[in-house]
Amino acid sequence: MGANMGKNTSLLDALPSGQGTLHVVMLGLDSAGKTTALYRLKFDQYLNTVPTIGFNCEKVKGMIGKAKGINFLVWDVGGQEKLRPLWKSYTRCTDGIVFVLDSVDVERMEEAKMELIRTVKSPENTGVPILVLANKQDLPGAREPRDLEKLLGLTELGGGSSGGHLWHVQPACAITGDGLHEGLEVLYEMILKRRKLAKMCKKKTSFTA
Ligand SMILES: Nc1nc2c(ncn2[C@@H]2O[C@H](COP(=O)(O)OP(=O)(O)OP(=O)(O)O)[C@@H](O)[C@H]2O)c(=O)[nH]1
Ligand SMILES: [Mg+2]
Repeated sequence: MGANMGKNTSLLDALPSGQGTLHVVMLGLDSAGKTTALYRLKFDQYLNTVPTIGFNCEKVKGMIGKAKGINFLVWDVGGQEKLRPLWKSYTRCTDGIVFVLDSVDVERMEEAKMELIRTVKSPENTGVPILVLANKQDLPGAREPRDLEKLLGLTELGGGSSGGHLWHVQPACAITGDGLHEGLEVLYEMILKRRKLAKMCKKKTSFTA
């Protein structure tokens, strides 16, 4: 690919991103299961992973509900502490954010909360829908979505999926794939909802102007 890239061609142009493809960024602490989830979505099988230094990017097709047939370009960014300052260069202009969480790792829940809130509150991410993938639900001691909403302070963001910042907590297991496509479907619906709201706001301002 590199050899064919012309002077004016960006990396994004060279990727297989067709018209109407939605851009989604997967973030979360190291070892939360982002890469496992990405390859489960892409290949429908479990692939052994190594810690991501940099990023992975795959085109994934929605399989269920309204998201069926929709193309998502999913960016999976390394979650190690030293890599987190890079997250904001991936969230620029993204349609949605998937924050992958290890639902068992209670010790690092506060750290995950801090990173999630930092991401949500970042001015470039204003209004970008957030899907929290409550991963590793197959393990004993995995916290339930209801608990996680409270532990992560999501309830303070304003109204959940009914208003304010759009977010949803989806229980999942990246190893088996349980909950992954369901999560993508909810994210898609939130993206549509955000676009609708933006259109309505535009109409309102043009009326009042
Ligand atoms: N039991 C269980 N293990 C999981 C699940 N998802 C991922 N894992 C395991 O968690 C470990 C880390 O998974 P990765 O997908 O590499 O994590 P990551 O979030 O990409 O980590 P970084 O690349 O370092 O940011 C691996 O050993 C996975 O097999 C899950 O749903 N259940
Ligand atoms: Mg990874």
